[in-house]
Amino acid sequence: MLIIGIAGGTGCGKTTVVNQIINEFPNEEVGVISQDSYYNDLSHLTYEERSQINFDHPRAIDFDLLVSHLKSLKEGLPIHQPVYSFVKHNRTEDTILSHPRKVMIVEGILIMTQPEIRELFDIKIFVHADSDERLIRRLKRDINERGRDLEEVLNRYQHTLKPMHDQFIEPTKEFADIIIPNNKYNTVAVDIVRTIINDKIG
Ligand code: UZR
Ligand code: MG
Repeated sequence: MLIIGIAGGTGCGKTTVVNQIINEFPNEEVGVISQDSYYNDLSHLTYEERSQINFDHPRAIDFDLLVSHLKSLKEGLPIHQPVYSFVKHNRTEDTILSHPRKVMIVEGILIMTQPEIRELFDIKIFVHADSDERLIRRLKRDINERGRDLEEVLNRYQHTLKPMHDQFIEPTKEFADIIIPNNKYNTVAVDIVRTIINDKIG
């Protein structure tokens, strides 16, 4: 199994890049695991308490579970992936059964912060977009898709997203094998990654 890690700050276009990469591959061959599925189980907290959590700090993620899932997949075993709800800020009761594939893409802002996870990646990709681009995209997404308002998003950006980005996410760029410039959607870079995958599943 080939494991490709794709990191990069919020709004850098990770999800879009991943979707373009996997687009024409059959999903029995190429699968995606999102860091979002591995936020800690916060069922012991109230909604109020959960909404105060810093979701951009590495300790918000259940990396132990992610590591054990990646190892299982590598051994050819299926996993029961948790399902996260952004509305409830919590893991749901559901899980998704996911089978090992020839290629697995793991995407998320913080996935490259953990040495144990980096070691499991055959190829490490960092998607770069300037912080103003990322803020614009984040604003649009949170307002249009996640029911937040302007003030709330800007506050969170200034007080949490930006400092966490500078402290934890940007430094992982140095671990990348490939850095994709993505201020504008980068079709050439996507084609290159698709070629690598095609080679593997050929
Ligand atoms: P991407 N996130 C939420 O908005 N709500 C949650 O319940 C859990 C996470 C956000 C998280 C992070 N920060 O910035 C973003 N907050 O998801 C990462 N708040 O996702 O890489 O797609 O931007
Ligand atoms: Mg995303």
